[in-house]
Amino acid sequence: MECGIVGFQAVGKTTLFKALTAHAIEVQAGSMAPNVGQAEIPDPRLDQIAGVITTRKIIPAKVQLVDIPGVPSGGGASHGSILANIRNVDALCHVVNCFDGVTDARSACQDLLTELALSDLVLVESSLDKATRAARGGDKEAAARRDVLERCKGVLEDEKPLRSATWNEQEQAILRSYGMLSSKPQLVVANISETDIERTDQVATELSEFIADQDELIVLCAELESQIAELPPDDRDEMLSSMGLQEPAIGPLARAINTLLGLGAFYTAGEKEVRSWIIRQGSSAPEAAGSVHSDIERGFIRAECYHVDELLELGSEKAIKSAGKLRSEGKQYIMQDGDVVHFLFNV
Ligand SMILES: Nc1nc2c(ncn2[C@@H]2O[C@H](COP(=O)(O)OP(=O)(O)OP(=O)(O)O)[C@@H](O)[C@H]2O)c(=O)[nH]1
Ligand SMILES: [Mg+2]
Repeated sequence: MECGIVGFQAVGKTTLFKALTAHAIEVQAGSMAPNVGQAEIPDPRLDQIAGVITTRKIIPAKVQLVDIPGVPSGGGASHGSILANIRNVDALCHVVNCFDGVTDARSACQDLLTELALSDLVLVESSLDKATRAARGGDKEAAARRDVLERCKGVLEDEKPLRSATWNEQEQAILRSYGMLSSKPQLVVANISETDIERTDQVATELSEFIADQDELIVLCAELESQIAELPPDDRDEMLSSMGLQEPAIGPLARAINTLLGLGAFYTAGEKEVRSWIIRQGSSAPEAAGSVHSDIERGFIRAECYHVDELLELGSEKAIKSAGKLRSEGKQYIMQDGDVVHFLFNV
């Protein structure tokens, strides 16, 4: 699962990508190829667990990002290839330029959404004929595609994004197979100028009425985030506290991207390391085990778990055991957000 950083040209996407990936990836200025990298997902629960369970290392999970070249407004030769890049990602982090003024940002935000929806409409129209013909020949799968495409057409002609409609799992899989742009979950990042940092809340209010209800809005200054990410940890803490901040804005952004992708976290904790792991929400215990190691999934016996809040409340794993709060979960167990797990396995 990966999230695309998308938007019009020169809105600060690569600047934000550099901040999120802590400058670990070399990016080519003006390249037409996407930059691919991972962002750490800072998680306050990791420190909380390590406060109770003595450990040598804390390892946060990471989320996969693709920094896609800007969509040229008004078309152009590269337009198609850039949209094709966007079709391949699972969710969109839509960056809007607010450092040149908030009024323009509102319409720019709408313009990009319109552009994505129009491109979907073109795709729907070209695919509908093919699916209809195949369905007439008795192809059941094509009939399902035709039905989804017909519904898509209706939604898009009403000038709505595809994600505003409700789709069952099978329909969602069809939308994904076409890479429908407006069906992808998205959040909006308003990239403000350094001088507007103190106006962050105000900008959020000004923009919020233009953002669809279901979309999250994060206001930050990408340039500043990028500079903060380059500082050594001590200087970073000093800079943040001088600004009255607990953590850089990319922290909540990375967590929001993870949620947007439909992912959640569970934890393993021991002397060696306290670590968070990313899984699809609704994953079973063996699937979660598989994200740690395929052997643990293969030889899965059971998962001993408790919730991180119980650890904080009771103060130790021993106390959790004596209080009867250590659960023994089998293969059918669906992982819950905040589970701390010991997997028992045999290979
Ligand atoms: N003042 C200010 N300038 C910014 C900010 N973020 C980006 N810029 C400037 O905007 C320009 C483009 O930044 P990039 O991060 O390369 O933008 P991009 O969206 O990746 O651009 P393309 O990939 O070419 O579409 C650079 O000159 C940045 O310095 C910001 O938060 N404040
Ligand atoms: Mg760029």
